[in-house]
Amino acid sequence: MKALAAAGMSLALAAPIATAAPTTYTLTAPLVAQRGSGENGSVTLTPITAASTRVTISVTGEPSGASQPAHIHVGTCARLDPHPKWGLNDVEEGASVTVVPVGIKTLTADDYVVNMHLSSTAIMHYVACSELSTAKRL
Ligand SMILES: [Cu+2]
Repeated sequence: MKALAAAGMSLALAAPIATAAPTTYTLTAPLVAQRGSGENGSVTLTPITAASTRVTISVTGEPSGASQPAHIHVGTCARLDPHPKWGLNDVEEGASVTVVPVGIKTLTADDYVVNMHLSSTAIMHYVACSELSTAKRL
């Protein structure tokens, strides 16, 4: 009887692991205002596959009616390659969601940033930046 009870218990413990759905999680990094823009928020990363990631920008303080370009660049907020590595959808009404063709592990292991620009005609004017290596589970 003891052996059966023990076997039953180990099956009960093993079952949830065997049937568990693929792990989903998100990592979030702060998005910090630059040049006095007052635009602060977060960038949330969600793995879609090993080689694709959903990038969600959420920001407060964006000027009403603005459509602000955003990209992933190589580098840090203090020093980045001005040529975008991956484009993101423009931030409108404080939000942008894009799936990019790169895995979350790469995005957070190397020096990548998400930056936001004032407008398509003032692309060199950066208004906010987020270093993806700082992304954490909340
Ligand atoms: Cu950019």
